Amino acid sequence: MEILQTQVAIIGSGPAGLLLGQLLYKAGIEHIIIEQRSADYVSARIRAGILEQVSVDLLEKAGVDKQLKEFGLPHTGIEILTGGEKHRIDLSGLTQGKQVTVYGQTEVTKDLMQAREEANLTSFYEADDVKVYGFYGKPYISFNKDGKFYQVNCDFIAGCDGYHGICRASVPEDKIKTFEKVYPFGWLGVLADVPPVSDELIYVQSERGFALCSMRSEIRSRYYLQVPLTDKVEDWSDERFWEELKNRLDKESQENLVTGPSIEKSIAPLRSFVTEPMRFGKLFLAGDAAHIVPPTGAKGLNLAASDIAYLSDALIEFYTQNSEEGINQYSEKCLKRVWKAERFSWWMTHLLHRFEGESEFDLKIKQAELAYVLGSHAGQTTLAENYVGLPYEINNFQAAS
Ligand code: FAS
Ligand code: PHB
Repeated sequence: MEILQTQVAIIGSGPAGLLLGQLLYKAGIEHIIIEQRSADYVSARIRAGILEQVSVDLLEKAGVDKQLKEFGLPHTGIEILTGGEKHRIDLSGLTQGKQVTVYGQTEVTKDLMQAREEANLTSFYEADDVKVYGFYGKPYISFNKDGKFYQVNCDFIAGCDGYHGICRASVPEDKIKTFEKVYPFGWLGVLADVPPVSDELIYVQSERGFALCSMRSEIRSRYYLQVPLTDKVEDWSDERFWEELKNRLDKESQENLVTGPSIEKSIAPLRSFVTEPMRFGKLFLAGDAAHIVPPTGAKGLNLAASDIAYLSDALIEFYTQNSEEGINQYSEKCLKRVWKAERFSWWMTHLLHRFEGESEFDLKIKQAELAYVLGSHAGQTTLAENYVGLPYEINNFQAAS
């Protein structure tokens, strides 16, 4: 058995855990990351693709924005295709110049892992049987690695272990409340080394179901189709995927679409999920460990970033100013932004997807709502300001520095 001592123990080496580790390292705060999967597995995961400006700023503050600045694609608008017609939402024009950046979560993860390696920081990958203890008193973690038992004594535990992690599951039932909505469909996603169908993302509302045309670069595209939850990836050959995508597109996009072999194909379920509170004594939940959004609003990764902005500020304030103000405000601050992103993601999902069994009246109302949003400056502004990302609440500590 080996006993280790650190200030902050981080469970999970996804974007939330890695970004927290990087920000704590920059502030000289000791920490360890404990991850159940291998480093190769973590760095190969394909997920989100859109970064809000505040997320880009945070990655810059963490000192990991070199590749992002070189290869990230700034986007000032998105298109919404409905009734065979495309409508551009001028994100920048409607939000005093804000934009989003197309840069894959896979790349963000690799950039953070590389920075961690260069700084020679401690991560335990392929850790088994990770357990958290004493977070209402003297917190510690235990895990096995290569047949050796470890105990990590710490001041705080950051639960960055995702939706299926153990941290949220370790909280006594009477101390936690969760809210959930499961959607009756999934997203079939394809990654292919073909040029994108358009310079900007196209969100498609069609009678056949939702589709999304996204990208990772000028030569790598990411596409999604709404599919029934009963569908399996093996039901979808590349040919069938491209055919169905074309059926949901307008004529111009059908002509511009470049197809090719998929290099990744998967079906992700959609849910809205929130944990309240997000702090339990010395245990803090952040990212997917605390909340999940349907990817329609491109918020999942960005919410993980805002949680980490608040948590890193709070921990740095504690260690440098001996103040617990940020720590005590953490949960309330995160949840204010989380619920607004949950609402926006639910709204975009409701507006753009077909729900089995929706009445003709429901459909008419949905069409009218979309027509109003697309035809109104106020309607487009509400979509744009949520899509580019609502501002962080300035931390008293931040304001002081
Ligand atoms: P993550 O789930 O990324 O990371 C958690 C880490 O904890 C993982 O590495 C896991 O192995 C580890 N872990 C779990 N249990 C553990 C244990 N017991 N001990 C130690 N480690 C443990 N968001 C978007 O914005 N757009 C998208 O298109 C999009 N697509 C997605 C597709 C899929 C299939 C999924 C699952 C999510 C998608 N998301 C998308 C959301 C996604 O990007 C998340 O918001 C993002 O990964 C959140 O990062 P983390 O909170 O770090 O959680
Ligand atoms: C992606 O490129 O993976 C992506 C983009 C926008 C979304 C969801 C996913 O809303």
